[in-house]
Amino acid sequence: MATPALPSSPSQSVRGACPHDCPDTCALEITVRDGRVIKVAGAADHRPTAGVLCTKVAYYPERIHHPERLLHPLRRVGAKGPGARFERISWEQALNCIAERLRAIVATDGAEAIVPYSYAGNSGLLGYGSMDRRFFHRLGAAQLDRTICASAGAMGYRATIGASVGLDPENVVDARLIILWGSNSVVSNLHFWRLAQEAKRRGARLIAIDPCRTATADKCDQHIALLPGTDSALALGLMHVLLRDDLLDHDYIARHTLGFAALGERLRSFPPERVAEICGLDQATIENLAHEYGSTRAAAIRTNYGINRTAGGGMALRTVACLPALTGAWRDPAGGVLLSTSGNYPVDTAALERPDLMPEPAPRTINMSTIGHDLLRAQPPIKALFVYNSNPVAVAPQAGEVVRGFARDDLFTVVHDLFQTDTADYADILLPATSHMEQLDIHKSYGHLYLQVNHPAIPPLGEALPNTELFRRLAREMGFSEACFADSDEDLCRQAFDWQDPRLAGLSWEKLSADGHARLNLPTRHAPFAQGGFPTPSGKCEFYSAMLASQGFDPLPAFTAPREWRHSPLAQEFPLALITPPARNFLNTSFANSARFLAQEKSPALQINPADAAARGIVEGSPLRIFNRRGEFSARAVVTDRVRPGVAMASSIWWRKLSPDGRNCNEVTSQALTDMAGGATFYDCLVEVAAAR
Ligand SMILES: Nc1nc2c(c(=O)[nH]1)N[C@H]1C(S)=C(S)[C@@H](COP(=O)(O)OP(=O)(O)OC[C@H]3O[C@@H](n4cnc5c(=O)[nH]c(N)nc54)[C@H](O)[C@@H]3O)O[C@H]1N2
Ligand SMILES: Nc1nc2c(c(=O)[nH]1)N[C@H]1C(S)=C(S)[C@@H](COP(=O)(O)OP(=O)(O)OC[C@H]3O[C@@H](n4cnc5c(=O)[nH]c(N)nc54)[C@H](O)[C@@H]3O)O[C@H]1N2
Ligand code: SF4
Ligand SMILES: [Mo]
Repeated sequence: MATPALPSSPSQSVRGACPHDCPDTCALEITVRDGRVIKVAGAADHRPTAGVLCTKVAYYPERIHHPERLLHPLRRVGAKGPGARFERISWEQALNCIAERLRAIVATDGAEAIVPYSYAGNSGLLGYGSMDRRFFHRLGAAQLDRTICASAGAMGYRATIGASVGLDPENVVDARLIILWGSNSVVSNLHFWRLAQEAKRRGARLIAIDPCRTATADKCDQHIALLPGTDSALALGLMHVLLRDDLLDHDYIARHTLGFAALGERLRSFPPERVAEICGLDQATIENLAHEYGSTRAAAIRTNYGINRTAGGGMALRTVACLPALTGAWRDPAGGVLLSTSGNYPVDTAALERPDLMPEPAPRTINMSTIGHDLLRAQPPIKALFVYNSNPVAVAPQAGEVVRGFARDDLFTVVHDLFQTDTADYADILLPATSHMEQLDIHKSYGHLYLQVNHPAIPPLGEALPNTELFRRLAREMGFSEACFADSDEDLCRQAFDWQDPRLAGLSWEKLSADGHARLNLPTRHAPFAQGGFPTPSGKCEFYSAMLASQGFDPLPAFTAPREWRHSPLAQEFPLALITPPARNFLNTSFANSARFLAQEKSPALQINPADAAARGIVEGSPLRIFNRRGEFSARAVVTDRVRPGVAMASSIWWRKLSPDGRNCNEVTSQALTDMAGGATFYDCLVEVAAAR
């Protein structure tokens, strides 16, 4: 798009925070001239960012000023679905229409027939969940269980460690061994990778545990390509060897762990020869890894959500998280394990979301990972869906059902987004959202220990509104008179944290807002659990979890096989285990409508091993059908030993309507849920692949 020549005026720099669902939560320096964002750089004075951004956000002006940004409220004219056409309406008309429809549904079906659907498209505390939650609580709408990404792993990890806390990632520069366990850092946790590389320069060994030879695995000293969904077995095998060969820190175990004897009993059934069979690895690989891990005190495990997307995802994180307490790695500031840092922040969720506004008894809960199923079959039926911060038609599993659900003529759908996504094509009313550069927000992180304020850099484009203002206006339209609906964004920022908490000592909203970012008041170069003090019920690292037992789970670490397991009868028909992790240039489906990044990713591709390709007459570049009983999608073949035989990989998440066949990989993924916390099982998916035609 040609930019009209603007009178030159001085540019201004504004401090922001990256709002994407990425552990790195970078601090941004945004340069603005004449109301346009002209440059986005990483803040040099924010330690985790260190002046560096990923490519996606480095080109952010293209996203902010994308010619296809939604700028006005729209009403659909004609059919739902791809190719949907819309006409412009005023905000007044839009709010009026929505309020009228919601009121009518409340009157005929009850408020529980209305379902909010949101995730972390905006991860700021205001953008993610504040005024929106208040609105739906007050309305009495169904609650949404936000399980699509991390719920299983978070629960499993919590069973062992007590909360989403762990080693301070800044300390890994001093590690001697770093295990990247189900974490493609180069792609999805770039700033951790910087620290890991620094450690490598200082002599650390890096090991990737991943079914695929990823960009990260390429740069590690060793790559262990286990079969998807077998991580808990591998961890149990490692523990077996640690115990058998007495590579244990007995003092640490005695003082700071619970259930060691019971764990020992359990480990008997995981000798390395059995584990090798389950994981598809050599026994020597397991023995060697156990010895290396057991003889290195400063051993960091950076695990991530990649291992929580199979049936046993909760148990996988629980089991991996046991390792450092056996060897005493927690004694070293650079030792231990990290899944997420988010549990370190004293967020006042109740103040932001006001669950007290909900009616009694609490409304039903809909699991976002089974939205396809629930749109078609929930009882009582879902009559209205309000989507924001998410693109479920493209990202939710078993897309065939999702699409049929969204296509229901009797479903009233509102979508609030920056772009006309696959989901927006099904909206009755489509509302324009601001980008975070057009709004105020406050941020925690799940990959570092800093708080940040995101200041608006430019005014809202067109008539776009932030999530907070949308729900503030909608509350007014619905006649909700509680004072909390009048809170300004700055009020919400002040309410977001418990500023009296010692972790925020020395901080206030005013100071944070002026400085832009600050580290939590936690000691540096510190080993958080060197003296135990885990945030579990017992205060110890729990090999035995009474919490899990009370909820009907195995209280001990265990191996839960994938649901679509290669030894199951299903594998006769669908022999390949498909995983669909993030593409480097997309962030879920965000950025996947950018010409620049589409050019980088070329077209949907499937990595398949030469042996599997040869058996099917597939050659490099062959157009492929990837299918199972749930559906099929197309991709071009990339024949490569980067995936092992029996495993295939399609990097994600493409927009359906921008893919050659109008579909994407979620056609074949399953709505089955994880062992714990109702998580999605995207990487538990057997398929067959054939050359198209
Ligand atoms: N560039 C980019 N960055 C992103 C995202 C993105 O889409 N693009 N998404 C963001 C979001 S929402 C999230 S949740 C995180 C996701 O990032 P991560 O939490 O790291 O999770 P994944 O990328 O799903 O998987 C990480 C790695 O695990 C591997 N893997 C798959 N199955 C298994 C398994 O069973 N065992 C083991 N050991 N490894 C397995 C995958 O091949 C992948 O390389 O990244 C965030 N950052
Ligand atoms: N096959 C497969 N499927 C997956 C995954 C996978 O690895 N493989 N990963 C899963 C994971 S980990 C996750 S987290 C989910 C992510 O799925 P989603 O949460 O749906 O993430 P995005 O696709 O990035 O969609 C976010 C949407 O929010 C919009 N948005 C951004 N900011 C705002 C705002 O301030 N207000 C409003 N109203 N909208 C905004 C963006 O434009 C975008 O359209 O996908 C899951 N789906
Ligand atoms: S690395 Fe993650 S947090 Fe940093 S700019 Fe990129 S998407 Fe945002
Ligand atoms: Mo995610």
